[in-house]
Amino acid sequence: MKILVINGPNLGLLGVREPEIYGRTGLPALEARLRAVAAESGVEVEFFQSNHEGAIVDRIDAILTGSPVDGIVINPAAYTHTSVAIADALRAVRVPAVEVHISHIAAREEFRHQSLTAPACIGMIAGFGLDGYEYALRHLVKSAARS
Ligand code: CA2
Repeated sequence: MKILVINGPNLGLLGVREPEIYGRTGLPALEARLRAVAAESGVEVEFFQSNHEGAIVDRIDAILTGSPVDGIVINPAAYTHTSVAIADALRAVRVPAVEVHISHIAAREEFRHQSLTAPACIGMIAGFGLDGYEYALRHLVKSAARS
């Protein structure tokens, strides 16, 4: 089983800026944590971060053309609120995806309340900091074991 973890624009800056919202842990440390969780479950994990909408769409589409995965954990970052293209790609590949937000988007500015991408996912986790990624990964592993 393989899970793809996708992080959208500016999430490469985790731990560097705005620690009051996004915490002090950097992306490499988050990836190490998720790699450990995956290893403990006997699951392979791939990490993909891009600041470019098209690159994210390309990686999702590649699931159908030679780079298959069994589940997706995705934080589309700002594209959450704008990207029909990422939502369409998630729907097209028919792989269970869980959307994660570090912050509690429903409690922030109005423009962050709507997610165009969450309806293309099986669920969304928001407001639990980086723990949300671990919850999403564990859920995908658990539900794959049930099916
Ligand atoms: O809470 C989340 O995870 C967000 O997806 C983060 C996005 C934001 O646009 C969404 O509304 C909610 C922003 C990601 C930017 O990440 C940074 C990390 C560190 C420093 C600056 C930006």
